[in-house]
Amino acid sequence: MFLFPSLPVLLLCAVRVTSSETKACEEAQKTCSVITCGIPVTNGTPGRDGRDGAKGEKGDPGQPLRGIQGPPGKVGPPGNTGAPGISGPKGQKGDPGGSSVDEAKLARLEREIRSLKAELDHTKKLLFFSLGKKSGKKLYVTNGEKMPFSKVKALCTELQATVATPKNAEENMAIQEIAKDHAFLGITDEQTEGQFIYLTGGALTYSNWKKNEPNDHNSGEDCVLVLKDGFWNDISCSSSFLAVCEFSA
Ligand code: MAN
Ligand code: CA
Ligand code: CA
Repeated sequence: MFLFPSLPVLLLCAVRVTSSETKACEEAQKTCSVITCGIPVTNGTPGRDGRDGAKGEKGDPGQPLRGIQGPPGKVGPPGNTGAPGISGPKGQKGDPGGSSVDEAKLARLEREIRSLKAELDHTKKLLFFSLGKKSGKKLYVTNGEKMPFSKVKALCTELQATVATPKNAEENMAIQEIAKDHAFLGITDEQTEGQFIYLTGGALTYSNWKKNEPNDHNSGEDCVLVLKDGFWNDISCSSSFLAVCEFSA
């Protein structure tokens, strides 16, 4: 009676054999004596989907969707003015002032020149009055000193004048009156003996020689004196006599 298993055991073994592989079947033979193991067969088509499962727990909040980066916005309004910067290095000295400064300086100089000219005119009038200068007449001036002819020439040149040179009797008399003694005239024959000429150039146009003069005494008289009587005598240039300078009419 123990050679045949009961019906429930047979049914159980039959079910198990359909879904087992070879090895699993061999295991099944140990409990199911009626099962015969053969070549495995291919699976059947899947069954229908099961029913929906229970509702799951609420998930974590999702990340918001990010689009692609848009183009740059418009340029904003200018910002506020910044604080002043630190002072720069000292610059080079500039050019002299502009034209307005020059014009002011020029105007001041012109006023000064006008003032100086007026003062000079006044001083000249005073001097001419004191020296007896007459309009249209030369002015002869002496310092009363006696000196060699070379010194007389230098002195008169320094005064922007010439050595007294009478061109007529009136001028000769004017020199005679101012000198009151023997005085050199601006006449010599240093260049060519016997040919008296003016220091300013040119042959004599007037003369007032004393009798027997010029005689070139001792062959050494190339300068000319107007004597106290107004007559002329040739004399040595190195001798000292009064200096009389002549200023133009
Ligand atoms: C006399 C004359 C003049 C001469 C002087 C020199 O007076 O002979 O001609 O110039 O002597 O001292
Ligand atoms: Ca002479
Ligand atoms: Ca003489």
